[in-house]
Amino acid sequence: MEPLVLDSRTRLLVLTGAGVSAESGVPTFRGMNGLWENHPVEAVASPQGFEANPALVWRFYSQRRAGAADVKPNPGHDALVRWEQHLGDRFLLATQNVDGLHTKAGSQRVVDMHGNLFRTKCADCSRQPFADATVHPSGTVPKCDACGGRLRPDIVWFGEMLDPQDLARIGEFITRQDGTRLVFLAAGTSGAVWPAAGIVDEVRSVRGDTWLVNYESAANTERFHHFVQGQSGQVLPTLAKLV
Ligand code: BV8
Ligand code: ZN
Repeated sequence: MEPLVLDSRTRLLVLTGAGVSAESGVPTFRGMNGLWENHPVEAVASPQGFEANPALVWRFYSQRRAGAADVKPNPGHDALVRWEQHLGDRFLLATQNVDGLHTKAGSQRVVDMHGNLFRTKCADCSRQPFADATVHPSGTVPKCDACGGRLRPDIVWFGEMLDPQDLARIGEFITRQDGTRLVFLAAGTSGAVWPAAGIVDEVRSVRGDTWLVNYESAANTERFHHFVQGQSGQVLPTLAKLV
């Protein structure tokens, strides 16, 4: 296995999923076989789920806010911060995680593709999303003080479009023509959720090199040139050679 060399000719796009936060004690999705309190996550984390039972959805997110409030980044997060410091604007981190741990660890060039657990917006008016760590007592739905409508977590639910600006930022990085060679590394993701799961193919279409670091084989493992099986907190700190 040739090493992952990060030098002045490398442009590195990293995609992370729930597995990267697992060693910080944040539960993964499919680890719960996608079920929460006997509800498929896709049913709770969706506009339909919110319309049907906003109090249940707030119970789901309040529990996750409470669980993620005082978790700490792990060595996998720290390794990504070192890679970014080494590569500067030739580094971009797209995360599917909503726990904010990359920012807590010191990553700056981060795209929160699926939103952020600690941000809230209004489901019924266009007020700016705002930072919010409030954990709501079970059965309550917080009200917007601008329009009286229902507040909701600022998270991209299943069936909702990702922010076009986020997708454009990732797309620009992939298609950038600056004489550097593109490398893509996905870590801690089951490759089950789109469009994140399709990034590896976008990278291959511009002949980029692709790596997967995951505890087990993912849905799209065969799309990667390299697969390193293991825990990201143990693999990432020693995987790359910074030149
Ligand atoms: C959209 C917010 C337009 C919720 C999330 C094309 C084909 C098929 C389906 C679709 C498609 N396009 C769109 C869809 C529908 C849908 C989709 O992909 N469905 C799947 C389930 C089939 N996609 C969407 O709806 C997206 N929107 O495309 O809009 C559209 C809409 C409809 C139809 C067409 C187009 C929106 C997707 C965003 C959904 N929101 N999060 C919340 O978080 O509460 S996704 C949710 O899953 C989380 O963000 C999570 O991060 C993400 C992905 O899961 P993973 O991160 O991979 O986590 P998982 O637990 O699955 O895996 C963890 C992995 O880590 C495991 O493999 C494990 O082995 C490994 N691991 C564990 N520990 C470690 C480890 N690895 C290393 N070290 C360890 N220590
Ligand atoms: Zn409102």
